[in-house]
Amino acid sequence: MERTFIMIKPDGVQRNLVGAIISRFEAKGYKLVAMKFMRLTEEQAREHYKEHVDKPFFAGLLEYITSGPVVAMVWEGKDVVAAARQMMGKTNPLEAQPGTIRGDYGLDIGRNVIHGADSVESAEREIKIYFDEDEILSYEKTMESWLYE
Ligand code: DAT
Ligand code: MG
Repeated sequence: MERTFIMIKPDGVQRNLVGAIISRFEAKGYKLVAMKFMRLTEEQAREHYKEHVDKPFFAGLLEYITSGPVVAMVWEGKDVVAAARQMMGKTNPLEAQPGTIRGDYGLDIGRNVIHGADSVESAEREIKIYFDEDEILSYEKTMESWLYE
């Protein structure tokens, strides 16, 4: 089953959106297989966002993402990478559709509440930044036959 890396960013934690955001993934049917409440080190933040190192917003992005605790998670399920990106909405919350997480909860591209991996390869890379393999749990949920044909 596919896995993705999701992170509720420091603004999401400060704004008490942790429960609301986790609820959306639970209600959709995805399975939580790892979760950590943590503050990113500068090294983790640089590794996570290394594709953006040359962008003008990189310094601000590092400062923001290390400014307070985040909730790092691994969610599992059918097509979860693409589905989570749809559930999050576009990077700029003002362009994100209502009904998406960023569309419902955000205003500014630099305070967009949530991160989600953009491909299966990115998810694998990002999961390794935050979790050891033995921190990702494998378990059965009894509702699976009601979620998958
Ligand atoms: P996403 O988070 O949707 O994958 P991204 O990978 O292009 O978007 O950028 C990573 C983060 O960097 C994004 O969530 C917010 C920030 N960011 C992107 N473009 C920005 C910009 N033009 N100004 C300020 N911050 C930006
Ligand atoms: Mg990205």
